[in-house]
Amino acid sequence: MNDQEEILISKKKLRNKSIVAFILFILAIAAAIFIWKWIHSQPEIAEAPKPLRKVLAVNEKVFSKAISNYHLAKTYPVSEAVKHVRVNGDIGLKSALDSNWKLHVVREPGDTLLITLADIKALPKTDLVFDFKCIEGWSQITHWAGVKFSDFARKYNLNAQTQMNYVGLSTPDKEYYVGIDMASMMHPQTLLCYEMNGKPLPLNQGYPLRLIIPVKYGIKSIKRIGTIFFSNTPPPDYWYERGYDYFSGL
Ligand SMILES: Nc1nc2c(c(=O)[nH]1)N[C@H]1C(S)=C(S)[C@@H](COP(=O)(O)O)O[C@H]1N2
Ligand SMILES: [Mo]
Repeated sequence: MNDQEEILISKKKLRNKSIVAFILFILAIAAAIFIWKWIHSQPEIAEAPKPLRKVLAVNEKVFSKAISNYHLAKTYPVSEAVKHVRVNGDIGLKSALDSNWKLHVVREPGDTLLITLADIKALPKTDLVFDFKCIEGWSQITHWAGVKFSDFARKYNLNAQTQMNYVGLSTPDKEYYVGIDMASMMHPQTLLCYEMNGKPLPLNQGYPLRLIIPVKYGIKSIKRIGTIFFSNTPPPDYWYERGYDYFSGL
């Protein structure tokens, strides 16, 4: 084989290689278009095609497991809880409390459950002693008791509601309000709380019912809950509107 022939052969090889590469390129594009069309031809679940929704569901499972099972806030013996619990923030507590207070749980617009404090106290009670952290920089080991929100949701058949992404809570006068992601709300240490240091909550600490949510900074532990509702989009949040982080997680 002379030089001339060698050059001819390698040119031919190169040309064949280019053709193969080009065909593979076309096939890859065709496959991408096919997969795209297939995904979009699938039935939709909650506004996402089923295959994508499946991926989201797996993500959700991984993260809700990570949040609810592996990230428990540290707890303390009752003896370590302070006797004089600091009072911080009175937004939504300035008007007189309606003596006929009931918790409003909006199952869906136009369908609201009215629940008395006695009803809530009849549910299984959970005590919790943890280090309560305010975003202003102080913290205190404090002792609370109430019903786990997850127990409450189960007892009141809020299954469809707890499939949604967020819970919104507000004071009866709507002056203070928070939005909480569902995984944090269903966390086993999140309480609808009616006791502090073994006694009914003082008025300035949220009597008759407040939230205690140890996976968040104190801003999310709303005092004097009036209404609870459910939403797939983030509910309004008092401190978020004033520049704080929406999730304020710990
Ligand atoms: N209704 C209402 N809830 C509230 C507040 C508030 O101003 N109004 N302040 C929040 C903040 S910033 C903190 S740190 C805690 C303080 O709870 P404590 O007063 O029982 O210590 O309540 C939270 N819940
Ligand atoms: Mo706070």
